Amino acid sequence: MTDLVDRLAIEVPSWAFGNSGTRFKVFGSPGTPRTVQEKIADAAMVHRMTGLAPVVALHIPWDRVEDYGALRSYARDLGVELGTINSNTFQDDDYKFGSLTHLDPKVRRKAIDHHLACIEIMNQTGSRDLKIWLADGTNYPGQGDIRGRQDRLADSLATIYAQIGPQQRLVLEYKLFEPAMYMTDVPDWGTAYAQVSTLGERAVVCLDTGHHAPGTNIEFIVAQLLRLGKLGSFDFNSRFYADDDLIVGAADPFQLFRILVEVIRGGGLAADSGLALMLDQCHNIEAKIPGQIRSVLNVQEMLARAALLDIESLTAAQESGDVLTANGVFMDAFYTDVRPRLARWRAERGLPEDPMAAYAASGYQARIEAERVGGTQSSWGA
Ligand code: AOS
Ligand code: ZN
Ligand code: ZN
Repeated sequence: MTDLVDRLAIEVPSWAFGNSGTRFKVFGSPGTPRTVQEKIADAAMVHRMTGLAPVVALHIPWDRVEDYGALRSYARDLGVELGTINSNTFQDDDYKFGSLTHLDPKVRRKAIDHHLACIEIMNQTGSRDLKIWLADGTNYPGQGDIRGRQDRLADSLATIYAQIGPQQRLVLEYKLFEPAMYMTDVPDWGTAYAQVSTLGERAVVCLDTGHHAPGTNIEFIVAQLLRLGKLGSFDFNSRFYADDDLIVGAADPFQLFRILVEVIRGGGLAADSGLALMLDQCHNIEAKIPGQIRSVLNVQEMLARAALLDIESLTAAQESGDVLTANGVFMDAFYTDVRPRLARWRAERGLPEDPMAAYAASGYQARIEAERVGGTQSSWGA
């Protein structure tokens, strides 16, 4: 168990530390970061409390700064690295009818150029991954030509991919619906896989756990994409109804366990796997830093349980057609309480045994609430 838990490194999203909300209301909260640097400082605090979050993902242009080299040094001084660069082609009037799929070559060019600018940033931050999530799609049958949109998407992605460096990757995220209601241009893993496969080896798929229809067997998709060598990253979160972006493992810890079983089975934690385990969450009403601490602990807890799976007994039961024993072995691992072991794991590494309590006692929250007056609302609600 310890060996696998030792390998766990989770990337936290910068946007989880800003104020966030729904289309109905964005609630402000004291201590909210006003700058990218303050978001990184909060992320570093999550790492300091847990030892699990050494990387921070950025979103461009939300996290735009003059000097990314300096931002990288700033992050390193706080003990974290800059990670995935997430592009944003969903908050500009020009993209009303699409970005990389748009009929107008000028708009497509603008969206492509944004991604090339993101690659420039990656060169300065040392980031490996350019993650593309598109809001492109249509609201009504007949509104757009499905095939034409796929062709334009393929062209645009190929232009971007041509600029991806030898150590970099293009990661394409899929989403069933929203903001487009009838059809999104990258709705599922099959489409994402088809698009990235034609690009080349350094183009892979991002699986956001909140982006599927209810009842989808997500661990199957994990198994398949890992089998094909095309699972590049996760955006972890929880959903009850739609793209809820709730704390990972909150809605369905058993699903998270099943996903992590497949991650281990598929070699996703091997040193050379390249799989990025990222959170993509927005804390609308809960406190943000403890929300991220709880999130990374949830992943660690379910990973530790998955690591306890007795593969030998499971394989024996599977091979002898013993359905109930196989399922029993699987459930035994899931039902094992690993919290005391993980508290020991932390103590042995000089980390707080109880990170939530340690954060509450740290005084950090009171300090940022006093210092940061006029924190920014997230770009989502803007
Ligand atoms: C949107 O639904 C996606 O999950 C993206 O990953 C998005 O860029 C991210 O949620 C930023 O808030
Ligand atoms: Zn996502
Ligand atoms: Zn999402």
